[in-house]
Amino acid sequence: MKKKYSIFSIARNALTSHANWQAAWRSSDPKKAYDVIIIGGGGHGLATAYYLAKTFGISNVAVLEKGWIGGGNTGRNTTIVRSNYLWDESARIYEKSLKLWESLSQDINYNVMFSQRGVLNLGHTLQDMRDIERRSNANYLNGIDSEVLTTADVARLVPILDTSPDARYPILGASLQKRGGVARHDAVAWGFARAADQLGVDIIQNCEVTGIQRNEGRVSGVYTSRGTINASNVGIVTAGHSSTVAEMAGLRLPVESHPLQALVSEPLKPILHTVVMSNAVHGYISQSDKGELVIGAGVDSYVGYGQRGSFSIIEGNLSAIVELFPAFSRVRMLRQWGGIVDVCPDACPIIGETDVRGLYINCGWGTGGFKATPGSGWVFAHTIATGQPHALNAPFSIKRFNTGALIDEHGAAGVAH
Ligand code: FAD
Ligand code: PYC
Repeated sequence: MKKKYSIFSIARNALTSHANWQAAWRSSDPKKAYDVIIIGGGGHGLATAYYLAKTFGISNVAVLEKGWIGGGNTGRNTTIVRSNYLWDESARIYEKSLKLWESLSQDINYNVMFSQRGVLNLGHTLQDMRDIERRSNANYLNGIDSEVLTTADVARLVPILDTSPDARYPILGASLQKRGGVARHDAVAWGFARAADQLGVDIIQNCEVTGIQRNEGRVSGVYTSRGTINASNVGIVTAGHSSTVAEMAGLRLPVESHPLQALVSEPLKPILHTVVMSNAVHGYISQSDKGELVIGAGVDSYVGYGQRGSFSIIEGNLSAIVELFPAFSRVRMLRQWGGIVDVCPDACPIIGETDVRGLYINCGWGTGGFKATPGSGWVFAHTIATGQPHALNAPFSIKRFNTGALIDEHGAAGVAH
């Protein structure tokens, strides 16, 4: 029977430092061996473990996380979910993910607060509008909802945007994906962790992988800060540190790691009901259910692992946001942070097998992998369980960097990188 929490039990728990709080998942110690080890306890790693157990009945699985669940990009992102990518390959995988989002709370029995409030991509020049129309037509051909809006439509939808013709960034129109929106990022990590744990997956926090054990060209386990753990299948899902972990198995990835920043304001009454993005000004904004404005920019252009970022990005970002939304000029910012995003030259992920048998990798989602969390876990579980990529992730093999079959999604990435 489910435990009920009264206001008194919540107060009692608060006063006892949550000593009797029921844990959402077990705190597991590592076993000597597993069928599958997933390195990285972000949303993608946890979703992979969940679908391995749920869809393929493979539950002798450990998720190894060097810090805490969701402490990486999963808990640092600005939570925008959409599937309006240009090329068929990306459109299919992001749309699969969006479909999974639509029933995710029911599926994992955890409210991830997925809110389909619409995502607007603004156009400021004739060329922007041509790109928007092209992408919108491509989305339509892939069965993905997308509308092209005029300036007047945008003004009706978001009246606080400066849509006047003499604005510094005149708005000539926009694309709107109504099924896009936002979700609660921490809940996604917690929900997948709890659901995977209930199916028997071990979630092991504070367990850093320090090496990858190989035997005659095949993976045989991992070295960790908590000892050696054996497994004949290992998945690397360590956004921000994909290259360093892949290097442990002698693999070199076509990936650059950049800081990506975000910031939130003091809470305001509800005023912005749609996500608004502008590639041209490198700024995007939404309002959280708490009332905070959630704001982000493009990547810091240098490579590095410091989760901070430089002030000049914030300055440029906020001046653009204030040009678009003059009403926000006196809003105070509360917090700023950075995450490290792994970026491939074609702004698309790498999902599939590696040259080391039994070793799989899922990385390179750059600035846009939150929206892919369920879809990425779903295809990666299929790939590990069957030893073969699913049709949805086959185009995202690392081999494309040898064959030249790149899928350039810089335009749809939404955030410059
Ligand atoms: P993570 O959550 O980073 O998980 C990887 C985990 O691996 C980490 O927890 C890390 O601690 C762990 N790890 C690393 N090395 C090791 C090791 N050696 N041993 C064990 N564990 C290890 N995407 C969108 O779609 N929409 C957005 O609005 C959006 N906004 C963003 C805003 C910001 C500021 C940032 C930084 C990113 C944003 N993204 C967005 C991108 C998105 O956050 C990521 O693509 C996605 O969260 C990656 O998920 P993940 O589970 O792969 O990675
Ligand atoms: O991919 O939509 C996106 C995104 C928005 C902000 C960061 N990434």
